[in-house]
Amino acid sequence: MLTTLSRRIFGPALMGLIMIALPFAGLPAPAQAQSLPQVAGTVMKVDATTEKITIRHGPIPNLDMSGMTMVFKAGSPDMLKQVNPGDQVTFTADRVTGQLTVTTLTKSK
Ligand SMILES: [Cu+2]
Repeated sequence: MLTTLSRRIFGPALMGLIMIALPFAGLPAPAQAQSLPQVAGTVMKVDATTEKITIRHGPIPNLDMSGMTMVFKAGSPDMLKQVNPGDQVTFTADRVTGQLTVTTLTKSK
């Protein structure tokens, strides 16, 4: 008797919860670093000690920058091991804790 009553009460409530939760399951994840615009550039200098990289880059829309040569903080120390001065690269950059940082870096083939 009690069980039947519980089902009558909680059954619809549970279905209601699932109906509410379902639409959220399909929502896209919030914008991450991966969605930053890809920027073309040439590596000018790599400094593993300070974890900085100098890149002559094209426009960076998300940082409101036109093309220039400038120093970026490397997003990770490993990033700097993949490239050498003169390499053509594609990268994403963002302001991370106030520092202009290369968040992803790929050597062009
Ligand atoms: Cu710049």
